[in-house]
Amino acid sequence: LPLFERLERRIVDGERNGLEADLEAAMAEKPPLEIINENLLAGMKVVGELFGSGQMQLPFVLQSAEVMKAAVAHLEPHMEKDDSGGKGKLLLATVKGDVHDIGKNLVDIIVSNNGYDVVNIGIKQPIGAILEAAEENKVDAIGMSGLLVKSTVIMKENLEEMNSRGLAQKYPVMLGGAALTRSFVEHDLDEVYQGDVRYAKDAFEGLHLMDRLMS
Ligand code: B1M
Repeated sequence: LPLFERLERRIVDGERNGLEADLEAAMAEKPPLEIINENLLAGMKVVGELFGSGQMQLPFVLQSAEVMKAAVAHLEPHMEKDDSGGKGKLLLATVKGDVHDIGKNLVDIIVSNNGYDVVNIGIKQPIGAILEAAEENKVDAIGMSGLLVKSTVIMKENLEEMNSRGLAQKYPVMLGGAALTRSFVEHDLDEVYQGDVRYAKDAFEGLHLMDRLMS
């Protein structure tokens, strides 16, 4: 297979052998972010389709996810960055009951490479832990990620909890992940939350939201 198709294939097959060499060769052709967006994410999309249609079993999905993570880790140091921090602070978490973190971690990379500080507290985070970390780190906004349909319900409960703790005015919230839609967030959840809640379809929209918020 040609290089870029092979990279996509590596994600689908969970094939790590030779990954670094292919990534090095790819970086001679285009910037790391384009490799992620155009080739690696295309592979993850295929994985999602195969898994969803029952043609791929969970352990193989996990292997694909691991190759994806290894690839992103290899590319990350080569990205252009303004990592001076100081433009503002974002807390990131995957919500309670959800382990998916590839998308959240991409948001972390993109946002922190563009002058923001990110406090990434990981997966399966209950709202209590999210708010505790937000207060402790004095963040400007809270970002929650979730890929499961049930995570959309958790997000709604989290916003209600923030209302009842009187924190809605303090924290604008950014939500992302495959189970969400823009209209669910910016229409349905907007009616729930007493503060500002926005949808980010990808990591770049997440960055633009931070830019708007902090300007
Ligand atoms: Co799971 N999984 N998974 N999974 N998995 C999905 C989400 C699923 C849609 C697959 C399918 O059926 N087609 C399905 C959910 C169905 C549903 O809820 N209706 C599913 C399921 C069912 C499950 C399990 C329940 C399976 C099981 O155990 N039987 C289980 C859940 C465990 C749990 O959470 N409690 C499970 C487990 C796993 C693995 C561990 C094997 C692995 C995750 C590994 C990891 O993340 N460390 C995994 C994977 C890899 C997937 C798919 C195939 C790929 C997800 C991914 O990483 N995509 C996924 C299929 C799919 O999404 N269609 C699937 C790439 C990533 C970059 O995209 O995260 O969407 P995404 O992020 C995007 C945007 O959404 C956005 O930016 C990113 C791009 O720039 N974004 C944000 C994301 N978060 C954001 C936050 C922001 C802003 C933007 O601001 C805060």
